[in-house]
Amino acid sequence: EKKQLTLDELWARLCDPPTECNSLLKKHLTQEALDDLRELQTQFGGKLEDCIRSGCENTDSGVGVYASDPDAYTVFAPLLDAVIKDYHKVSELNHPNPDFGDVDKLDFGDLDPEGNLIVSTRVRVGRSHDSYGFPPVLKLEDRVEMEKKTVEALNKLEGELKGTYYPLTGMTKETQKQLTDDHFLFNDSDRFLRAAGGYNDWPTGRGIFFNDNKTFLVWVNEEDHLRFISMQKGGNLKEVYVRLVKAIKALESSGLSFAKREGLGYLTFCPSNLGTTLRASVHIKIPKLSQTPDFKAFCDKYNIQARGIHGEHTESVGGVYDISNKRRLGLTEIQAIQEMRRGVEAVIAEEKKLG
Ligand code: ADP
Ligand code: CIR
Repeated sequence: EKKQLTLDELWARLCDPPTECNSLLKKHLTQEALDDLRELQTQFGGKLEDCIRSGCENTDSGVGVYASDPDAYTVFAPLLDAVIKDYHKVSELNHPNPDFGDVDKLDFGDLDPEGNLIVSTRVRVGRSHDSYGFPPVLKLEDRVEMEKKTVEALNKLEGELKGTYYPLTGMTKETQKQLTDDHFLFNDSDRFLRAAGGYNDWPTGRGIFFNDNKTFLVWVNEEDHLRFISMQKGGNLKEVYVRLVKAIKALESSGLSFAKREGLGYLTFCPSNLGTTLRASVHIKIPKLSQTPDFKAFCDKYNIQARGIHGEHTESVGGVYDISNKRRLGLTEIQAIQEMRRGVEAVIAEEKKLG
């Protein structure tokens, strides 16, 4: 095992970054806050260095902070609250109660009825078991226990959501690669997550659950303890969203208890995912808009984010981008979906205008 940098060594890197550093960590961690927080420890044994390691080792981070465990959001609030407010663009941390809207009366369906631009649609949420910490403080046994509890709950799902769990341990490299290339499975290639301890004991305790047609999937012990995913080809956001809401409701009544905090909503490893934890995305062909100098400003205007098609920190391929809602906290689930829908509609209109 490589020896880990100490808090002061991490801080020194952040103060004198080898690359340009525009992270929220750099912006919000002051010498004063560092000294106030340096001796503190969460009830899971998490420390400040566990929360800032990734952002100090990767000074090109956007956020740069991960919570060591659910309690870190309380103990390290002076740093984390500032990061959360900045990322989600809110002045107060008063996240509303979950509201998925009336799924029988949604005012949207297929965002691309002609089927020209949208390749596929995906909506995911993250959930954390409230009795376990996050990757920096987890032990191999914890991951194995969580996996067992999770799979017991998943095996109770019925109807369209019924599926099979495939642990990564024992899965062939070929199967892993195929599932990853097809956008269903995760891998261990994110250096930000790696630095935060996200791949400790890899691949033990990790796996994927999915139904026969791979429209409902659950990631176990990837970045978060659980990620529920609904996805399908084409642009029918309504079908994808309704399926996810059904799954969330089924899993919340299946015996699992998820970490939640007044004002912050559901708790996740990365502060960028707190609140609704919802990221609704399309893979969309926008060769023209994406080449304009104003593409980033256009996305910012609609609170949407563009990513490459093999996940965060990857590049676009053939003019296809992943477009999703950027904010997850300070608005309800249905509002996050509507924010994404409006953004995608604007993207389509703009691409057509340029064509
Ligand atoms: P997340 O944090 O939401 O899991 P990532 O950016 O890490 O997001 O992407 C995870 C995986 O999901 C990647 O393989 C990515 O290609 C896939 N993905 C994301 N959005 C879509 C979509 N709309 N259609 C198909 N695959 C998608
Ligand atoms: C970073 O800080 O860049 C990584 N730790 C990833 C943060 C998640 N980013 C996001 O925009 N959702």
